[in-house]
Amino acid sequence: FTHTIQRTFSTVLGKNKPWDYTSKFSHYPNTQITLVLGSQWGDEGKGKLVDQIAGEYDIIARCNGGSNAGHSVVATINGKKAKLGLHLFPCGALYENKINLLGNGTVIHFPTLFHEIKEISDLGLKPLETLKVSSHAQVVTDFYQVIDGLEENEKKGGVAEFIGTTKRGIGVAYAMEKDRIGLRVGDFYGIHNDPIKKKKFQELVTSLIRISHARFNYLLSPEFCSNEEKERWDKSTNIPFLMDRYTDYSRQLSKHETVVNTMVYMNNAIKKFGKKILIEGANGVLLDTEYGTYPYVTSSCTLSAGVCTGLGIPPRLLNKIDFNVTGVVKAYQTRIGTGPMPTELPEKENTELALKGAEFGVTTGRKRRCGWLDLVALRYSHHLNEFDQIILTKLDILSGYKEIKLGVAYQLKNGKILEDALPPDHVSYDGLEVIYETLPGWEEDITGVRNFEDLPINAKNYIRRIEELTGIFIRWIGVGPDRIETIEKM
Ligand code: 2SA
Ligand code: GDP
Ligand code: MG
Repeated sequence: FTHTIQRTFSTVLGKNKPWDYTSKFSHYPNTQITLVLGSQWGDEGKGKLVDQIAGEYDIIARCNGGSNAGHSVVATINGKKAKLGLHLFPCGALYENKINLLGNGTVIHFPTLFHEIKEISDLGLKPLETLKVSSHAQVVTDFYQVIDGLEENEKKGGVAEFIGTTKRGIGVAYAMEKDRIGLRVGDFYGIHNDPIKKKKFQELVTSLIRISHARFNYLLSPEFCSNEEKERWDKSTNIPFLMDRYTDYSRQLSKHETVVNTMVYMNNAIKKFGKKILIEGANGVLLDTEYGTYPYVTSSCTLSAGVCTGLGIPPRLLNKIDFNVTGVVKAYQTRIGTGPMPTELPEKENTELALKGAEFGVTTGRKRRCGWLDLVALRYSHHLNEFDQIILTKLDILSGYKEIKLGVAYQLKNGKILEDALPPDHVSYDGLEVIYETLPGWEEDITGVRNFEDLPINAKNYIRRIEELTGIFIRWIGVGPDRIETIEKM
């Protein structure tokens, strides 16, 4: 009997072997996975690094987050300088012949995704042909975004903690998923030519809207909700509107068989095809729901662990391939939204650094809060992700400072010293003092430097001191936003 089943498999899979049995000794020597992870509160320059190295990979995949992310890429395409702020489409966007994949751990606002596809197409590329989207990813509807905004309005009134979200419906989508009432991509994919599926999808949508009305009705009062938001709510909870919209998306996505079970896709890429895979983390480690500065966090797992759940790759499998984790560390600290930030600068210096570094949100345009590089947070981040190497970005922005500070430890109000972990609760941030080490700065503009040896001595010392104080190898240094403005340090 077993033999018969194996014969059948063999026919279906078209292989000599009935099944790819993997023993505990097996490994996949040709497969390589590089994970690019933001080590701080996001906006470290992940997009630039992913775009810079994507040429060496076959698949560029995202495992978490949604259109809250804003990943900037700057490169010359077809002789023209292209500058994109990508929110959903992976940063392999500017290459031909790559697969760009959105895993099950992401949450997808399709109007944003299609807008990006149009932007990339305008550069003469064919992004939809390169895209794979997980059937298991949650759909972010417009009304989730309205709810996200209204909840923030309510929190501003003091009922709970105001977080300063991007209002892109991210928290709502993950909450709906955990509550088991959210919509998945696979729920609407196919409805354009399958009436039974369409009917089922309509039932799901109707039920989701009924529950949402019951649950969030109080937010629609004029106290929290403007006329504009109410109009958006009414439009986006209209069932015929939603059905038309998702029927159209289904049709467009079916042209290139975009929606797949990405877990199977990734496992086959790793085990059968020996692919080179680049995973693009979204947001930053300090925004992780569990380990970040809760509740001032995003709603996804932003750690390397998120790769396993967000793409369906077992941890044991990562062990059998060439897997490396590259952390992206900005040469100073930034944060957008509310929540603690121990090394934050006073207002005047804060604004100066923000202007110098063009620190404004790619998604919302908000000013980012700025401060000195926080090595306590970086050591914490390293514990959580075990970086093999890091890229230190935006070092060029620090040119011109007489002195540069590094936050090396925290002293809590009770005298306790923390060197490698954030405080466990927010009360502990009250009265927290940062212990700094001060280093001499440099005057020179370093944007044109391409060799480590050509950097000013004080810039080299700054880099080496970070390595000494954290034990993490700095492989690259960013000296400008363009993919070519990077120094490789051996
Ligand atoms: P959300 O929208 O629910 O994920 O917000 C929760 C917190 O997470 C922060 N967050 C971010 N922080 C930095 N960069 C992000 N992306 C954009 C960018 C931000 C922007 O690239 O510039 O344009 O404002 C991002 N996305 C979420 C957010 O500020 C909240 O603190
Ligand atoms: P991400 O979310 O981590 O991809 O980062 P963002 O794109 O939100 O923010 C990083 C910003 O810094 C973008 O405007 C990048 O173009 C820019 N950038 C990245 N690396 C460097 C660098 O080394 N120097 C300078 N000056 N800008 C950089
Ligand atoms: Mg960003």
